[in-house]
Amino acid sequence: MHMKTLFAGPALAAAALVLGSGLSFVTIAAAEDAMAGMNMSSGAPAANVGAPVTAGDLKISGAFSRAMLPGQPTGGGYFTITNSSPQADRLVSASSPIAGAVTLHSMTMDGKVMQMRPAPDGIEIPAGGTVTLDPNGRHLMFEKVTAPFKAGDTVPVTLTFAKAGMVQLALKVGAIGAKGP
Ligand SMILES: [Cu+2]
Repeated sequence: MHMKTLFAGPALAAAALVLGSGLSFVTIAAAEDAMAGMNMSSGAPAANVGAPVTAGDLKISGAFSRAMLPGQPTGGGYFTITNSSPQADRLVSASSPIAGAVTLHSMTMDGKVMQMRPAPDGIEIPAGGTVTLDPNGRHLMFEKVTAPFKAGDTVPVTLTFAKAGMVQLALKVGAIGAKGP
């Protein structure tokens, strides 16, 4: 698949092609290391990195991010949301103490080129449904980050849902091109 981003351009696409085929990354991290990585001077409580978190009827699991390429201005955030409620909910916004802005992005095909765009209405979580944010689809976009994400870092993020309210999450940063936590 040919991927293009509005932010990083062909360099990222080329790197994604190269790295998509076999880079491994560390999936096991001691909790102590994770907490040490949480030194973001935000004062926010540190979530238990990698563990699922709940907000009302929502469960959020598999949270991760990716190390950023040199010169890459933005980072991604990925996780799975499961809604056990008979009512739909909606992810309406996100924020992080280490990013000037966190945008909800959707991916759409523009001809044969995948484009990401802000999702102005947020991301719906269907009743009884599961939504996955991943590198090939909808995702969080961290903009104006205080420092490029590196493998092993922890990225704190607060998600706001229309019904379930706010929940704090910690994304474990994997290698460049990581496909999962
Ligand atoms: Cu994006």
